[in-house]
Amino acid sequence: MKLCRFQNSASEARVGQIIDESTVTDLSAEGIDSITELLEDSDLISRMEALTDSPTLPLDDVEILTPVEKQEIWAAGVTYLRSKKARMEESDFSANAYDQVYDAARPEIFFKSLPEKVVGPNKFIGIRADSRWNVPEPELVLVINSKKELIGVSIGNDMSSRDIEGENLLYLPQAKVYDKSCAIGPYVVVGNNEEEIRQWTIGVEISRQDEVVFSGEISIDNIKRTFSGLIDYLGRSQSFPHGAMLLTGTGVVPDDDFTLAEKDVVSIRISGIGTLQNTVTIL
Ligand code: DO4
Ligand code: MG
Repeated sequence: MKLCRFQNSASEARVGQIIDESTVTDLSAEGIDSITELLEDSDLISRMEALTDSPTLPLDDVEILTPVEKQEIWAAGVTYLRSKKARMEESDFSANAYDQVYDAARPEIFFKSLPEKVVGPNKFIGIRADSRWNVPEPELVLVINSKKELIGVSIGNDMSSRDIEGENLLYLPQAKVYDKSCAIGPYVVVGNNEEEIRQWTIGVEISRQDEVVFSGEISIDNIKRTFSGLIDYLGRSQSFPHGAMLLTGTGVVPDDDFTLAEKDVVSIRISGIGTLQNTVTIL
């Protein structure tokens, strides 16, 4: 089941359910004004199944917004072997830290974005003007309710400045957190357990002037840690009154001679969810 937020032709933000490739229902016409309210409902699936008469709209007539409302956005790192290797290659200074965290009980988890700074599908994603080496990081997003339960999944882009990150581990927040550095969407998919989600693949395609300049894909099952383990560490000694979203790390990293350029189009696809597409701008 795919839930979304969208803007209708009257510029109103609505909550919807994707019915098929071309149709969305308007759940706000049924009094549902917040996706968070749905994610908090322990009877979400039965509640949704009972809504049989919601008005429908053609997807072409609406603009899909990011599903993020007030959720804090966090990210895990070095959860795939590919990411560990990339981090160690980019950084003489911090290579040992990445090596150790990959095998440690406690995962790397960092704060990624305030909810209001997250961009949705088809919006600009940013690269920093003071960085010379930038990549998208295609990541599965765990959508967590206020009880710290996994309630759904989405697609995320943890945009990263590899030269800043590689220079010194203490620069990580600058490599990761700036305007337009996090995209999430287009939908929250609910109703799948971890075992099912781990069968899906995640891939990215980067196009420059209509030519594909990088593509790669990996099975989500290559994430070294369990989803429940990541959520457990994220939720230790902190509460999330509006829930949280946790990006789970990247397993697709372009070769070291690749960097994003202005106007590149980044399309991240997760087989059970759909595609999150954004265009790069320099900030
Ligand atoms: O410590 C660096 C961040 C790693 C990361 O974001 C990832 O593996 O996805
Ligand atoms: Mg990442």
